[in-house]
Amino acid sequence: MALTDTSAWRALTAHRDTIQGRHLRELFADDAQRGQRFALEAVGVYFDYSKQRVTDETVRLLLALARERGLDEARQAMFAGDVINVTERRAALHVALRMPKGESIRVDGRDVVADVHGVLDRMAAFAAKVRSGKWLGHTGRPIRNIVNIGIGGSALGPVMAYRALRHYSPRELTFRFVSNMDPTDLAEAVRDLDAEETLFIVCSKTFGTLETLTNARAARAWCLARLGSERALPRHFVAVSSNAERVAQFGIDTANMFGFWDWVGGRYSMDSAIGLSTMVAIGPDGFADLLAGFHAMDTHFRDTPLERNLPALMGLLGVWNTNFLGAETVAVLPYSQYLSRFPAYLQQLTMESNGKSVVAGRAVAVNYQTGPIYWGEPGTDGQHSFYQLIHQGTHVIPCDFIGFCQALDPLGDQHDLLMSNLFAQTEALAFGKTHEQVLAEGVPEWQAPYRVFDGNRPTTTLLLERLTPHALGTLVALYEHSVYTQGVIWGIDSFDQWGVELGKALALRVAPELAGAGEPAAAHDSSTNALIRRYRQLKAGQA
Ligand code: G6Q
Repeated sequence: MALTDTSAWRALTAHRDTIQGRHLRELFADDAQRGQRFALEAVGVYFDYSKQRVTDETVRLLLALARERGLDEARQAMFAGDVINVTERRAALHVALRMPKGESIRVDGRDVVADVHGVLDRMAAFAAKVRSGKWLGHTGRPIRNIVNIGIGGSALGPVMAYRALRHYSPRELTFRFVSNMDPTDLAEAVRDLDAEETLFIVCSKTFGTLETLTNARAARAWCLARLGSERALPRHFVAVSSNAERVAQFGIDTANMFGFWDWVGGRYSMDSAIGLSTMVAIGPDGFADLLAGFHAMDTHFRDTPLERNLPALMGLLGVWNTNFLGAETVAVLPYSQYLSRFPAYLQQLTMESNGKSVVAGRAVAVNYQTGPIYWGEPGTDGQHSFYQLIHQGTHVIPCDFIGFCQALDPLGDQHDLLMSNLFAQTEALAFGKTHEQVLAEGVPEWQAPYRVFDGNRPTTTLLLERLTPHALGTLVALYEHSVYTQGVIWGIDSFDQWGVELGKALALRVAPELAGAGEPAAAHDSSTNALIRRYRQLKAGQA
């Protein structure tokens, strides 16, 4: 049945009209316990959704929608290794990557959890060697610089996790991340590094991605020029991939390769061998703690009834905001400088997963909105730029505020000041400031309209004790499962990415034309032809 024909969807559509006219001020005034009743705690995450524009009835209807759309069965199917990635005909089993030793999930008769731990053990041995200075470069000097080369799912997780957990990494090791085809990325990453002490981790699930292979070739040339011998390379290059053949073809010894499997999607892979740089940074124990955080949230998602299930509720609130309150974006606002790349990481996770418009398995177009646009920056910086629009603009922008109760780098009362900003922002967004309040502050009548805040702007606050590897794992898994929840409601495949594949193919077609002269060889549209001509002309003038 089409989503919009379900009885729960219809009931929510009717219910929306009763909510439209209600203000959060009123909802809080009517229920002194609202702040506690619309909050949950699980796996160390305090999840306050009382400042969302919902009532008990909204939540009841959203839960009914989840049941009608088969979320209970869908979450079991994910953990059973069923083919939930229907357009690529495979399982999406990232939950197996963080299962403890001894548990088991079978794919085609094979225990994949045992395979996962086989790779984790090899990663741990390697990471320990690098960290202790026992992994030596070709000239006998210990490795001190780690450069991760990869893009998309093979980059965003590693760079986000490194920044997030930098507090726990030994400062004598330098980490760099190269992803962009722009040669500047590699040039700047290696500019001040000594090749004798540098190790490249080439991450590519397919080992066929143009950007990654191009950067890896350039890195190899950089190494060769400085170390003078092909024999040096095995000490300075390792690979992470699911394609051993291509790794060998590229010239990396497969003894120095860490594998993963086709049931791990790129954007769900930061806890696979793609996390090798993370493991070197925080150590095997730290990485185990990260995986334990993921696993704790997995278990919560799998076993907890929907009404107390954090990822399910988070996903459903997103559906409510997107499909019933007309929100088109979600702002992610971590009050932690360590989480500076978390919004970028979530952009891929959410938008590559749920940026779809065809119903999975039925091949018909959806007639409702699907994944919203995710964006964000750490607070308090964002407060001095784009928050203006969130407070007083014309768009509804639901926000996720993320904060920690303990500082990793305590400095006077700065952490309290940081968190007071978080709490104050959610309060201001919910309750706003009326015309009367503005006048009572002594603002002149003529200026008051500009200084009124309507409020009634929905936010969720995620409060955690401290930013640890475990906490990061729970946060990422929370978003992963909330994305899946939404995919199930919308009936789309959250695990394919045909839109990304298109870009990979198109660039290859244009590339030879940029090198040539005269008219572009292939007949593009008049705009593209003119751009290519102009590019060649100006490029010719380069010294
Ligand atoms: C992620 C996507 C995409 C992918 C990159 C890199 O889910 O599939 O971002 O991770 O295109 O692919 P490789 O790891 O194969 O180089």
